[in-house]
Amino acid sequence: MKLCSFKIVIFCIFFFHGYHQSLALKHYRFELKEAKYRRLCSTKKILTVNGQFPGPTIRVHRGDTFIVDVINRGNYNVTIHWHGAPMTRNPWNDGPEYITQCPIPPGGKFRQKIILAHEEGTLWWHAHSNWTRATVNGAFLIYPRPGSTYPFPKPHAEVPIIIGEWWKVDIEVLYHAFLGTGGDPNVSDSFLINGQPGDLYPCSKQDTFRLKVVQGKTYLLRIINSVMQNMMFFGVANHELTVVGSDGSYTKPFTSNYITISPGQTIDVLLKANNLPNHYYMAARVYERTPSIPIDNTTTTGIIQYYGDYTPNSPPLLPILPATNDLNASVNFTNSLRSLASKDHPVEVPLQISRRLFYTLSINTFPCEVGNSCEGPNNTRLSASVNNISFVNPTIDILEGYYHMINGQFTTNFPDKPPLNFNYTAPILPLEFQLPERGTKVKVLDYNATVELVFQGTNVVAGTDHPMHIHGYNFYVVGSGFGNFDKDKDPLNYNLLDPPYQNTIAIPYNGWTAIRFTANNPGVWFVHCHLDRHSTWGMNMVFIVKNGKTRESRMLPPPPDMPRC
Ligand SMILES: *[C@@H]1O[C@H](CO)[C@@H](O)[C@H](O)[C@H]1NC(C)=O
Ligand SMILES: *[C@@H]1O[C@H](CO)[C@@H](O)[C@H](O)[C@H]1NC(C)=O
Ligand SMILES: *[C@@H]1O[C@H](CO)[C@@H](O)[C@H](O)[C@H]1NC(C)=O
Ligand SMILES: *[C@@H]1O[C@H](CO)[C@@H](O)[C@H](O)[C@H]1NC(C)=O
Ligand SMILES: *[C@@H]1O[C@H](CO)[C@@H](O)[C@H](O)[C@H]1NC(C)=O
Ligand SMILES: *[C@@H]1O[C@H](CO)[C@@H](O)[C@H](O)[C@H]1NC(C)=O
Ligand SMILES: *[C@@H]1O[C@H](CO)[C@@H](O)[C@H](O)[C@H]1NC(C)=O
Ligand SMILES: *[C@@H]1O[C@H](CO)[C@@H](O)[C@H](O)[C@H]1NC(C)=O
Ligand SMILES: *[C@@H]1O[C@H](CO)[C@@H](O)[C@H](O)[C@H]1NC(C)=O
Ligand SMILES: *[C@@H]1O[C@H](CO)[C@@H](O)[C@H](O)[C@H]1NC(C)=O
Ligand SMILES: [Cu+2]
Repeated sequence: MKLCSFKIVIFCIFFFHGYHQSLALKHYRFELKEAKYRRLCSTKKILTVNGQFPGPTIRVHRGDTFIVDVINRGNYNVTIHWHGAPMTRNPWNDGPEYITQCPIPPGGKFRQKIILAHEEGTLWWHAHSNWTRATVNGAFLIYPRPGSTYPFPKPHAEVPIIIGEWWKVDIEVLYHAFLGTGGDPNVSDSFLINGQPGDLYPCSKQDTFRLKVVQGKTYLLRIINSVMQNMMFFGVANHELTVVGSDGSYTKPFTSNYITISPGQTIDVLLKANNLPNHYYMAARVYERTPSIPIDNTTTTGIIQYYGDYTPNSPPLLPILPATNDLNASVNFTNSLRSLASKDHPVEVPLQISRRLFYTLSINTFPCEVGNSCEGPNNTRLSASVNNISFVNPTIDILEGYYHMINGQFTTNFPDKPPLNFNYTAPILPLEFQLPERGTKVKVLDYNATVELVFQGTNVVAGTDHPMHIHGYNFYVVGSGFGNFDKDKDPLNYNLLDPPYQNTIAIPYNGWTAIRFTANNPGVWFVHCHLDRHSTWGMNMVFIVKNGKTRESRMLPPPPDMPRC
């Protein structure tokens, strides 16, 4: 029997080659569906992946490629984003709706191929469609290549710690009410550790995450902030934390009694169970410098329980966390992060810069619609911008518009600096600065451009910290400070030796942060504040990185099953 005739032999080779490759790849199935969860004395239906909350943990190795079949059996449009995976040459599978894909409608499906590069450590995945990520998220752990090891002694056990946020109302109801009022969204009813609020809330004693530890052993906590609207402080009573990684990259170890963690960020810490056998709380609560911003000031807890025969403290001891508005404590932690910068984990920060960008981050206001009343200051609708442009979603995704040269979806005139040069962080600013421009503008970068981008917080309407996230890239955080960036003085203090390599970085309250990266990943890449209210208000922009001249520096073709708008 002739399986392959000469004419179709080439086809057969391709077919079997492709078939074997896809057989060898790890497959995951993500079924979006509603599930009932009881928290804080009431039950509600939430959107989940596979009925799990938090969703399934993905465990892969450095450099792996894997497939995820996303099947939408829920009632909402969704997309899935692989936060911190650069998706090299493959923006098609990155996930942000209306940026790189149209959403997967109820009843639809989409096969995503995740191609990893140098990430090693903790990342996470989450929905990237309106606010569905509140319940659609999970840990994404990347182990060293088989045969290699961590740059620290192997821990006795590893534990993902996902800090989350819970509202008693449906997240869609919250979101639509938020769009309706024009003000801040209602604050949440609790925070969560691994989906559970802990026992400081009503009816929540049974919903408390517990970690049993053996005295003398060391545990790797892979901490992920999946909170929607806040940066968080986290700590463990009577235990120091040794930070060893962040955002899928190793750091120089340092110890601290607490960590500051932004939404989108991950922090890996070693916890040595070296205390007296007892029960100890781990706890997280909000960091927010700005008093006018409403916050959920509750504390979520989990319990570290030593094995052994003893009568535990009841209640367990709480960690002492910095005060909610302690800007110095927040910044001091973030500024302590350093890349490992070892032979195996080198630093490749660009030293010659070909594109210098300066982006202001502002809270803004629009006039309220005639006949309506709005909850923003002076009956306005709150908004937000980058370089005074409040981002508006296009009607088809930017990637499709770019790839197929469909005009009218976006313009390429995103400015390299803000339109006005003013004292960005002065306590009182003219009211007319509050009004931004609306637009869908992108910044086009040449392949291999070496970029320095300074994010400058402003005090327009109100200063606050902005955890900025860039898709498609990790970046080196070379400097940061309070007040206005000084282009002559501040670069003299840059850290070009061991800057941390992040995908999300908190720009301090009325301060600035400078980052550097080489634009060697062609595609369409979303840049946004990871506080969901700010992103929804328009604190977003998009980079288009052009193809290079070689085959290896060009975007891959689109997958056949891209969802349509
Ligand atoms: C998502 O947000 C848009 C407006 O921002 C709204 O029109 C749409 O209904 C929302 N989708 C869902 C599923 O709520
Ligand atoms: C927000 O809070 C206000 C005041 O407590 C309440 O009246 C309103 O129903 C809440 N909205 C939502 C969507 O939960
Ligand atoms: C939290 O906020 C509520 C309402 O603003 C207030 O009554 C309460 O005292 C605050 N709790 C703490 C621990 O700050
Ligand atoms: C915060 O740090 C700044 C500069 O490092 C210092 O001037 C200020 O006194 C500190 N504030 C507090 C409350 O510690
Ligand atoms: C953080 O604060 C400690 C104690 O005040 C200080 O020794 C350290 O230098 C600070 N670190 C940074 C990065 O500011
Ligand atoms: C509200 O408007 C009044 C009059 O224009 C102005 O004096 C005041 O500063 C405004 N308040 C805010 C919070 O914008
Ligand atoms: C900006 O405003 C601050 C606070 O009022 C002030 O200390 C600083 O000198 C001002 N900077 C410039 C360049 O005017
Ligand atoms: C932002 O743009 C609006 C509309 O073009 C303009 O009126 C305003 O002055 C600008 N504000 C700043 C701070 O650049
Ligand atoms: C990009 O830059 C790297 C490092 O300088 C160089 O090796 C590579 O050839 C460049 N690639 C392209 C396509 O220009
Ligand atoms: C879902 O996405 C489609 C395609 O973009 C859009 O037409 C529709 O309005 C969206 N539905 C909701 C509820 O957002
Ligand atoms: Cu923000």
